[in-house]
Amino acid sequence: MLTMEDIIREGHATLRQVAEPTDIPPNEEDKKTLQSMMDFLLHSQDPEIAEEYNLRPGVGIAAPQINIPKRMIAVRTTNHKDELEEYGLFNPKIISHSAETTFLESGEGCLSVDREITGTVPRYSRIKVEGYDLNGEKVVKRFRGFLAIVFQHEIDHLNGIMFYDRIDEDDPYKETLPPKEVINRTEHEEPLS
Ligand code: 4LI
Ligand code: NI
Repeated sequence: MLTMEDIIREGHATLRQVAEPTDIPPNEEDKKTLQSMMDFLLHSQDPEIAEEYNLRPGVGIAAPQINIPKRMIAVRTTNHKDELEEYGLFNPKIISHSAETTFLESGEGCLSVDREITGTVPRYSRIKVEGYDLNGEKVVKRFRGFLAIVFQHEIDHLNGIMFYDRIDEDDPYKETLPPKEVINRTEHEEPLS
């Protein structure tokens, strides 16, 4: 069973690496890891188990957070209709997204971040995600609301991105996401990186 001791914290190099794709169909070891990540979320959301093992509640976790630099994420939360949505995905990727952006009013938290970081984390309002489930079956699904934000936060971990990287340091409560073409440009004479 995974506990908070298995979760690495900010400053650990693995959180800044780009994770490697997994085998498809997934191998047994990766399936076990992904199942343990899904179990962690379930346990963390159960008040009795969370108290007994001192688990911080989470709705998403990515393999790099348990120091495994592979492209695997687990998400477990309710949707806008209050129905449980649970996913364990290998090699998830956002294949399309809305132009519209959104953000969590109360900010984002992360199991790998032990301090409160305030500010607007711009996210796409709606995304379409492709990935492979525990059976190696292809999954293509659209998400919106909190679920869409959680998927974007977890997929960011696979690319070495922390949520606070997306907070504008000069204007932490800025509410818009600049178009891709202008991200990473500090001065207009600099080439795109
Ligand atoms: C108890 C039992 C207020 C503060 C509101 C709690 C069961 C923050 C929100 C939970 C905030 C559960 C969450 C995330 C935020 C805040 C994650 C409570 C667990 C709400 C999940 C990955 C960002 C995801 C909405 C700094 C560990 N989760 N709240 N952000 N919940 N939870 N994130 N933001 N302000 N993080 O954290 O799992 S995407 Cl389910
Ligand atoms: Ni996180």
